[in-house]
Amino acid sequence: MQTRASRSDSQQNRPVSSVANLEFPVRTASVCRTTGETDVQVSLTIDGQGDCKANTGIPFLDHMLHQIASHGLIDLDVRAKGDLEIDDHHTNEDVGITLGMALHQALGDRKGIVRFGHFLAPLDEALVQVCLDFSGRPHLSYGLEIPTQRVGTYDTQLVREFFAAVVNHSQMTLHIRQLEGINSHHIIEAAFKAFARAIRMATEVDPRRAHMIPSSKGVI
Ligand SMILES: [Mn+2]
Repeated sequence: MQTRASRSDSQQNRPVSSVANLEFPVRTASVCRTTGETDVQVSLTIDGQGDCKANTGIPFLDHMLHQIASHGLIDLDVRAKGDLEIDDHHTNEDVGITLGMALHQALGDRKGIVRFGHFLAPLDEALVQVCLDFSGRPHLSYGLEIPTQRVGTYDTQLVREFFAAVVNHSQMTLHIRQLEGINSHHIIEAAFKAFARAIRMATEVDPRRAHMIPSSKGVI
């Protein structure tokens, strides 16, 4: 048993709590989802090192998935074959759905996690704030104002669709606020970086209640 240093004379005779056992199983999930429009596989390890393989057929989305892995310290393997001959919409959304399902599965009953996460990420002139809660209640508040219709070949309307899909299938509450930004690529990438760091914060194990579900109701 480890003990904490006493902080004052009045606290010296209080019972000392043991430090929580932080040996946690590695949180991982693999999800395959096939529809008439797409075939998507996502494998992820929340307790990872940021390794990423992303091959969705949508280069800009792959670039954003690398942000999630790298800044979230999540090992991520995403493969998608979709009906890109129509447009990127179905594939983009279904990658978001499958990623959300994998997050939901890897977190299980959410026992021990910090649950809330937030981050404010700059990318040059862009500044985007993300605040999220693995609440069990899907909600997206989306505040990006992207000035161009496309980044490369990627339709910037699909950013909202992607986050909505992740939110609905991971059962997360997500608020995204753009404080500054001129360049579309910068704005979107800052949002994904902030999202990644907020996920990292929210999924860390809270040593003070590592074996408890972080809700006053006892269930998420
Ligand atoms: Mn970039």
